[in-house]
Amino acid sequence: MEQIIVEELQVYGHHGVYEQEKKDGQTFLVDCVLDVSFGEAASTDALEHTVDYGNVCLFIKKFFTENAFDLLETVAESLSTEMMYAFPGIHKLWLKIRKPEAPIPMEFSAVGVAITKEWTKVAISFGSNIEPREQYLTQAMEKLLANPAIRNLTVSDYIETEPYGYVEQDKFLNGAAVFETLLQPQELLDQLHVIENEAGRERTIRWGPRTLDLDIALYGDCQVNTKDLIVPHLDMANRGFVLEPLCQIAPGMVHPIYRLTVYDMLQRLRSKL
Ligand code: A4P
Ligand code: MG
Repeated sequence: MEQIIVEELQVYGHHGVYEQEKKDGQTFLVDCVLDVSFGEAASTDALEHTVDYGNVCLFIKKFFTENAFDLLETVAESLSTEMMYAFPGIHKLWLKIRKPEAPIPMEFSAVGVAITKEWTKVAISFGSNIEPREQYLTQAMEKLLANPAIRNLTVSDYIETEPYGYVEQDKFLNGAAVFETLLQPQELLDQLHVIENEAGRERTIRWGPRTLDLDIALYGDCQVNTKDLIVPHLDMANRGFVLEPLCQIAPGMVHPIYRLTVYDMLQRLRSKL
């Protein structure tokens, strides 16, 4: 991935905790590194095929003029998110914001914050075994698509599957989706839980009947192991109802622990059965 760099862009703003900062404003220094693909721009030499750094600078200046936050942390979070939405060609952004004139009674060159945002490729698996199954699944996909922090959503066909684990229940309709997201793994899980709850999901029996189940199978090549979230999904390599639909839309996605593609995991599972 290639990079576009902006160094020490000077902008004026009224962000700050203290009254004086809010009233008088001050200069801010903004640095950023944008991961982009030069591909087409480098061969066509055409500005419309790349991210125009002039527009990026104007965008940052406008953001500083039109907003006033207390904390630099909030400025960084909000500006970086807005930049990712405004310039889809940025795959990953590193942003640093400094105050050279912060009200600190000492000698210093600047204080500041830095933040990174990235569109990460994610695979989720989903299922329902309470009617109307297809409607629950389709509505869930529409809700994902409506979230601005999710883009390039591809959804597999839905397949009917026999219940796995707790077998005394109706057949499932399962599918998989891949997309890019700015959400961190826990933020994504929270969003999935909101969508499950909106579908009237009740949690009575583990692995039991459900209107809608949304699981994170893969999150880039990240490994997460917290009380609420384990990624890659612990049991995905043993589940045809996860691997089959996923293989239809993302056969080359790699499991970061097994170092196997989805296609390879599916072949191995089939050879075991
Ligand atoms: N959690 C941890 N890691 C993850 C992750 N990667 N993605 C936590 C999503 N959630 C994750 O899940 C319990 C808790 O797991 C969540 O609160 C979350 O913090 P849940 O959805 O509330 O309960 P569950 O789904 O009953 O339990 P579990 O263990 O997630 O079950 P699975 O793995 O989802 O399996 N048979 C067929 N044919 N098709 C199916 O879709 N699904 C299941 C449920 C069983 N049998 C099935 C199917
Ligand atoms: Mg689940």
